[in-house]
Amino acid sequence: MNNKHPAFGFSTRAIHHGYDPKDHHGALVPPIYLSATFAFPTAEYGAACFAGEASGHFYTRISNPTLALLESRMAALENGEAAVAFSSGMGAIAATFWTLLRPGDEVIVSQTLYGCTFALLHGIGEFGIKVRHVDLTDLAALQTALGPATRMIYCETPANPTLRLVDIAAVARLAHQQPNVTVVVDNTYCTPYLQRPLELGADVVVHSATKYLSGHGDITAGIAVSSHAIAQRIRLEGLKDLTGAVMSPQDAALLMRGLKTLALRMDRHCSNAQAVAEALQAHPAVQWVTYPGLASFPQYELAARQMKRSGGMIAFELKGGIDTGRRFMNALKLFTRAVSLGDAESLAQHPASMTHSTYTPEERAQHGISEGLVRLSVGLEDVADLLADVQQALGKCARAVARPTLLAAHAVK
Ligand code: 4LM
Repeated sequence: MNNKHPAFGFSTRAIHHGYDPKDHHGALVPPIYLSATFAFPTAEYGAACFAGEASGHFYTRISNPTLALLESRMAALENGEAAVAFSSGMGAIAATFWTLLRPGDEVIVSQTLYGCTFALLHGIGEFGIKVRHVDLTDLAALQTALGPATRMIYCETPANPTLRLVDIAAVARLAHQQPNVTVVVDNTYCTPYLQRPLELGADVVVHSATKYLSGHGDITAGIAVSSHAIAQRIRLEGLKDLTGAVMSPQDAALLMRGLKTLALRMDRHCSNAQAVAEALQAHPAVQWVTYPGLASFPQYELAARQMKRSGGMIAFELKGGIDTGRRFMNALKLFTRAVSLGDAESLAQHPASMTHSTYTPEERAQHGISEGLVRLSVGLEDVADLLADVQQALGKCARAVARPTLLAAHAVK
């Protein structure tokens, strides 16, 4: 935590942490250090930097003042000791896996994960790392799966796209009964405003900062937050040597601009999503809807305990499955048909044919992703306009579902 603002609240830290205009000619907004390399005052100092004996920035793939400010701010928001910035969420995840896992190790992962994380796990499997998918809501199953070779437990909570939750505190308690097991949580859906996994016992938090953290859909970015010791390993192995997935300083500046409004935006995403989820639930064309803020959500009590509010993501299926789902998506006028999430703009996508097409149909069935699931990322627009758009699109689906029944009834007469 920052010594300068030790007692400040979330938004104050998101806006001020680690920066004092006095140190930068009075500039209100931190300058962007657009420099790949940094001058050594002497050859000896340069050698000491490379030997890890002197501090300071010397090459942006390892560190940069703009990235360092963002990293300290993210650590302050997640309540971790240190953070490492990456060029994408996948960069952060890949660097964390490559740093903390070795051939012969086992990683236990939750049932459902973002499609490219699932694909990455297939990839690391080919390097002699055993991947076991376990239903982490079943602590007895986790206990059985934990073995002497287990080095990591990895989950998303809420999971993309099913929104299934993992009880982070319970999983971390079980994991830490064994030495050398690192609990890694992808906190992309919640952000530290809604959920702070490190405070619940996790060891590493990863993010696609492309999403809510930056919030404006204009960068791809990733973050890993942890203890100093783990962050240093991720920086020097996973970032510097194994992936090279470094964030650009301009993207760090855009990300810090997004962080200033994170709390405001998340509250609005949550309120808008709650209203949309309730409208979906009340509509006769809807088969099921999953949203942590609905009393019908199977893990409602855990959501209330673990998350400050219910987030901006909704999963649902229409009667008639994906055919009706596509009709709904094509009828939307204000929601944009696009992958990604956490933007100001509301987005709709179909995981089975888009973000989770890296799974085979059999794998999707096994991992709880139904073929008809439609995912909404509810944005920051006026809620009345969002509801009107959803209602008009649902209206077209209701008619489409009803028509064959009417025709059949007519044929009988
Ligand atoms: C999407 N998601 O779902 P980069 N972790 C989670 C994610 O949802 C994503 C990543 C990591 C989507 C992208 C197209 C929970 C991405 C990967 O895209 O590499 O920043 O993050 O729509």
